[in-house]
Amino acid sequence: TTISVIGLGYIGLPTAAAFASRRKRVIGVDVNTHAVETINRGEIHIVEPELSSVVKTAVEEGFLRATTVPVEADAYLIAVPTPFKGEHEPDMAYVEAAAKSIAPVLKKGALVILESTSPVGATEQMAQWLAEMRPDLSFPQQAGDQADINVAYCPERVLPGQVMVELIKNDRVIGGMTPTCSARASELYNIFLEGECVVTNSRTAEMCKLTENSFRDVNIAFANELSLICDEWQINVWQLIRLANRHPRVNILQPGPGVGGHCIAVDPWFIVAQNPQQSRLIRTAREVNDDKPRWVIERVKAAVADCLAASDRRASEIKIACFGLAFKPNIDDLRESPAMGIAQSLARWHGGETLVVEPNVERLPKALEGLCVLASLEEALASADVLVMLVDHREFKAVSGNAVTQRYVVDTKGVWR
Ligand code: SAJ
Repeated sequence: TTISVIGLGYIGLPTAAAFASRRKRVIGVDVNTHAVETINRGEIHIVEPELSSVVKTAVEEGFLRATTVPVEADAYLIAVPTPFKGEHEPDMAYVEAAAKSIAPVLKKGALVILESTSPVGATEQMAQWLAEMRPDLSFPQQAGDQADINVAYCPERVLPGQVMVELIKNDRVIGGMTPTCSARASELYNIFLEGECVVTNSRTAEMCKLTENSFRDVNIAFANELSLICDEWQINVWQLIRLANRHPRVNILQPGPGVGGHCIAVDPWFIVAQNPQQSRLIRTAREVNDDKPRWVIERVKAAVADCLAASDRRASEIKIACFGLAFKPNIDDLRESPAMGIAQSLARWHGGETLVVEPNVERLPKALEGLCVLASLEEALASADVLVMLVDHREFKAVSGNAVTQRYVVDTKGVWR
């Protein structure tokens, strides 16, 4: 069996490596020549624990190879990005390009799986693109279970930072266009899967992926809204949530500086784009979470104003320190991070120095160069006037609240206040 993975990013590469580690021949395909060359050297171009050793072994043992040109294979997994186009509309251009690139090399009996997060109906659309280019083959939309080519939607649900574990252990939703498509896709994933394959149709599987991330977004929005309400009443929202969660049927998530990452802040919009009339709650949740950074910035500005009013110093003499830049705790991923945006806005606004503490990076990202100063935790705690807690990294949680003597603290994660 030859398995071809199209798109060697955060999902495609770990998946390719998982098959190769089970001694299956895997050909990874990516348009990025840098990624292809790096992988063929046995190295990786993304950050993910445990991935580099699996890729190294797979390449050395000859089970994993990368190329820029699609090849003939028994199974194709498409794991390319589905970003936004225009105002929060899903852009299927990469999926379309991937489908059209494999169409010429498709052989009778092949299985094509879409893994990219996609709007409902995307798998049927992909099968249509393939069918238009290959009139000599039959597809599930016309031939049902007798089709020459099987097509399924099988979303990933791995947590960045724990991909190599979750990829194998999590249950997997398998949405075949026909029962045979589902059976073949299940058989494929069972090569490395320890979790269960749960079978449904392709539309349900597409909606399931969007639902999982929207569920989390809506629940985080609830926590974020509570944090605004509690602030008005000087109620500690963290204590409030702990207390409410003692109810056997209540389980509230944690407020924060906003929602970051590449999935939770994106996927709900796919539902909204397709069903704007019916998705009022999902849309509002997105708006609540997207507005949280603005609110945090307002709180910091108010704290700086209070600090100024209480002293005879000038604004340029006040030091702000931001704790954390990553999009969530204990990782170095700064992309789509609300903390980054907050630090940048504050530094641009503030007349004095803005320190940044981020134990997971060695240098400031480009966007903050010349605006902020990267400082150690000790230095920032000792010298800053206004503290802004943005990410609950373990290093920050290890500092006792008593050691934080500043009066002006905006704590979006309830670590010190
Ligand atoms: N966050 C909060 N409060 C919380 C939990 C999270 O503010 O109580 C914030 C985080 O700080 C972060 C954002 O939400 O900014 C997203 O973090 P996350 O850990 O919830 O999720 P991701 O984006 O790392 O991964 C999610 C996961 N989805 C779910 O848990 C439903 C993962 O399983 C998916 O595979 C991934 O999206 C994806 O690729 O879709």
